[in-house]
Amino acid sequence: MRTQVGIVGAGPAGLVLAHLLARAGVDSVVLENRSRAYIEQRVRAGVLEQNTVDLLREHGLAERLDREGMVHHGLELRFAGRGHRIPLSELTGGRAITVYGQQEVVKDLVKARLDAGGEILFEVEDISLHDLGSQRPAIRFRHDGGEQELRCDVVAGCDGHHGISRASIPPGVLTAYEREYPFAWLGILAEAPPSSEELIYCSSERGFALHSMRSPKVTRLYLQVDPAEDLASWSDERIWEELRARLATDDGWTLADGPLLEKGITSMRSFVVEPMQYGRLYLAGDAAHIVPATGAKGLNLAVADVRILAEALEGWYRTGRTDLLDAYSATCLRRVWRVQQFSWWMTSMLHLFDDGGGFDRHLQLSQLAYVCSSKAAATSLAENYVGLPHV
Ligand code: RFL
Ligand code: PHB
Repeated sequence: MRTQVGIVGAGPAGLVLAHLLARAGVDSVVLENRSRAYIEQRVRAGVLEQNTVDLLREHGLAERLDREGMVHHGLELRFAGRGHRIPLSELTGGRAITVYGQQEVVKDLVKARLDAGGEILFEVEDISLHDLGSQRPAIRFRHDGGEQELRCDVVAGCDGHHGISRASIPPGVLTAYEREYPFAWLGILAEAPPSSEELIYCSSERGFALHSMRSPKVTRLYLQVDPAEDLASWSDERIWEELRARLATDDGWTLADGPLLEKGITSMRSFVVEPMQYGRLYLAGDAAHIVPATGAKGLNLAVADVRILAEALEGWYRTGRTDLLDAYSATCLRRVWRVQQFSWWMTSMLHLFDDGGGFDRHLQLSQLAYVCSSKAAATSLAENYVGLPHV
């Protein structure tokens, strides 16, 4: 087999890349180790920033998103028993976020790619990368019981944090920067109507809680928990009780509940490797970086990376120019670090840390009060949250 760009991973990064390349007349093959049903059902992110929605729309990939996505013009910060609205659109010249499940984005991208005759191989096994330092890298794998080799010009490593792409780079090439947080998120999806029209980020004395949604009938909620927490010790009733306790307001706000459709625990970490390239292998999305979910940025950053990679590859195939490809890592990393700082800041401001004397908690409450009372501070949060057009 042969193609121009071999893409490892059919997450948002790999799938968006395949579409952008096809638009530019560049061939690709996407290799995914899970089944189509699995990746279309995996519950993850839900917030699309303005840049992501604009890009999907420009490429004719937003038909269902425009019908079913929920456009939000503000969000709520809740602390000390009161809610405060941050008017995102008013502060950013009309920019907004759209709430639409990541698995819905994945479904739309897979369908559009297959309908257009694009190649995505699912349930591919034992993928390995070869000759990355040469001009003809190869991807070897097993599919349908047989050994296969895909020769390409370039490999795009879009296989997420636990994929093989980053691990295929020889030791000593990459520098990793990381931070672990002393908490995780317990997330649930519930058949219950959202109790608020907008997202609620709540910093309570019992820990952080987040109220989000997927549709007018489905709520997505998260609780800060210990990273070693055992999911089995969280009965549905305990989860609802804790959510009610953390999200409670002085004026008696109520949380609608309902049967759980899904529950899981997600770790919270910050991670970046530099550079995002080795020879003819380019890393994109979670394969190169992870952000704690408090900023709602992971999916959006994955899309931002592949936009830059697709433009660079298009330039190279069209005219032979190599400057954009050479600058790929540095160009991406400008946004990566901006988003890292924003995600770390949101995480640090909203979660309960074990700080002994309470000094840090006072700083958090002061910061929250400032963001909710100063237009300058609120604008800084808003422009980062809806996504900076340029970094
Ligand atoms: P993905 O989505 O992990 O896709 C990688 C794909 O590669 C496949 N794969 C392999 N394929 C072949 N061979 C191998 N050896 C392979 N190893 C892995 C995987 O099966 C998968 O299909 O990475 P990508 O494309 O970089 O996309 C990144 C996003 O998925 C991620 O950043 C977000 O989900 C993070 N995130 C959020 N991001 C947002 O922008 N907004 C949010 O609101 C948001 N909320 C979240 C989140 C992530 C969460 N979890 C569970 C991590 C909420 C949660 C709870
Ligand atoms: C979600 O809806 O899953 C969600 C929303 C906001 C976040 C993280 C996740 O910051």
